[in-house]
Amino acid sequence: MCSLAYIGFGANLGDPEDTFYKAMEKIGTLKWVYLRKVSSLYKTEPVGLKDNGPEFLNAVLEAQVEMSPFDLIYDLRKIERALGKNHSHKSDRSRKIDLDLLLFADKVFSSDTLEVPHPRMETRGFVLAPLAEIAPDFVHPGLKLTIRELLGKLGPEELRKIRLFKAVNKLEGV
Ligand code: PH2
Ligand code: MG
Ligand code: MG
Repeated sequence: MCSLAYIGFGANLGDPEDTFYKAMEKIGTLKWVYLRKVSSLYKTEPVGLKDNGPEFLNAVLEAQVEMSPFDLIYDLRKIERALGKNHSHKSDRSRKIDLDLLLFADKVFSSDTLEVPHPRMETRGFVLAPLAEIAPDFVHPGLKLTIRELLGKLGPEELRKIRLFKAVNKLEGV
């Protein structure tokens, strides 16, 4: 079965742009994953960090996948480790790479290891702005609102935290 998945990228340590292209390349070479779209790259103010880290680079990828969400997140976590994320990583710390499974078709579930759609994505400009570029009409299956509608609900203070860094109109390097 083929499912549409959206994968969020975030990084604020090392060389985030280089890491992004490496991650995209690795995701593109996964056997049952077909990269379809990539958003522009955004520079974004850190949200909820406890370590005063630098700004993030954020982007979103669209992929057609022929595997379960659990197999996909397993592979994404392997790529995170290969690109410098260590096991003791916490979500409120700066990081070299973060790959999040934001949406997986119309699936809504929560397990010990994975929650889909990604929790709190609807409150975050750094997720919704890039996602709205490539999937404005995709319906968040839990909230029953499109990504465009969710982005429209964000307040100006959330939108002020994000700025376009590099417009990407096509898949580069895959
Ligand atoms: N990721 C977090 C916490 N805060 N802030 C920005 N701007 N971008 C992120 O990707 C991000 C964050 C947890 O994963
Ligand atoms: Mg994250
Ligand atoms: Mg994560």
